[in-house]
Amino acid sequence: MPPRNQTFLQACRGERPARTPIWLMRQAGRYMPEYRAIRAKVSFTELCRSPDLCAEVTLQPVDYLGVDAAILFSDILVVFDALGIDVRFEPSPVIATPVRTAADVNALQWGDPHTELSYVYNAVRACKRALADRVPLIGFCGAPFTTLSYLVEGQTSREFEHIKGMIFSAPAVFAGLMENMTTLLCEYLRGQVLAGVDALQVFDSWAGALAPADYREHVLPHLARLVDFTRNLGVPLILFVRGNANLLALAAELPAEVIGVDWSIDMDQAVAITGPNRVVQGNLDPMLLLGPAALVERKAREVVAAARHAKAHIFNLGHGISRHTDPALARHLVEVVHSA
Ligand code: 1CP
Repeated sequence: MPPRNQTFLQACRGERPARTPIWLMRQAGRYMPEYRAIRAKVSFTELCRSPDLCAEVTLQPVDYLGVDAAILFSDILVVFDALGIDVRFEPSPVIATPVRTAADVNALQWGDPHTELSYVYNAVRACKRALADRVPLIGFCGAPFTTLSYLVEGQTSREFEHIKGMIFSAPAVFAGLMENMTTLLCEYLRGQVLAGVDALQVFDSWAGALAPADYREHVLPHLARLVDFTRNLGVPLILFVRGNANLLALAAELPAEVIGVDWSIDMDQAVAITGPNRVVQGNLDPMLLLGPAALVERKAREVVAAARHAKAHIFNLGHGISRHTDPALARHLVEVVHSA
């Protein structure tokens, strides 16, 4: 059965439903007391590996906020299970054995996501059952560069010195790693669609670490292969490349149905770049939700108005919601966008 609330999927197709659809990146998580209650009982890793708990957490923001789409509760870093590489969440991710040399890269064992990540596919099925066709379910993965940044740096990075060092000093090693990671992510996304997701989002959250020309040369061809691959999966793709306006123009060269816009650019400027035939998603600064309700209302209406020249608009934050957000204000934002 198709989801009863179709507004998100309509917007993905370029239609303009009566109400602007909205969901929030990282909408399930630590800002919600219901999430913290579950995390008091299980670790993040256990949670990701427990399909029924994933479904429960995935539905928390659907029930409380009234958003128009659910996003699978998981993490971009679970794919390392297909390489047999352990990630600890402390709560920031840490990989004890980062991959930095040609020898490290050659020693990697590329497993099959259909077996190693079957718990994610079980979580997709559990989410679909629990949603009972209320709203569509979004599956996701990290883009090849963002995913590899954790593998090479071993943790969240400010300067990205190890991965950029690899790009500039051993470009062929980096290219081989990107090639293999892209292939793994293609299969991983295919598995999510087979398990039932209604749309996909690819997060290139750390794209802004690279100068646009280097991004074009070393990253874009691999991302293009991933985007092309998803076009045959039969669900719309949202491509979120975070960094700056120059990267937005590069992302918009790829044939994703929806272009995610971060908060570093005003929405009308973003639409001027992506053009009148593109669907955009975004882009309220998530930290605005730490401010007063009246300001949130005004800024949210400004984003909706600024997106009117796009083919269609899915309202979202320009990056993930802050853990310090008052859930009631996030819920108010959903009402404001629905009535704008
Ligand atoms: O409970 C906890 O302590 C764990 C916190 C947490 C949560 C709630 C992590 C660890 N991941 C998640 C869930 C998550 N991560 C989701 C599903 C929830 C939802 O959207 O409703 C998604 C889509 C992600 C994606 C993700 N993980 C990204 C891309 C999006 C973004 O914010 O840019 C990235 C970069 C990660 C890595 C990661 N995992 C966890 C944390 C704290 C981080 C970010 C750390 C960093 O800044 O490097």
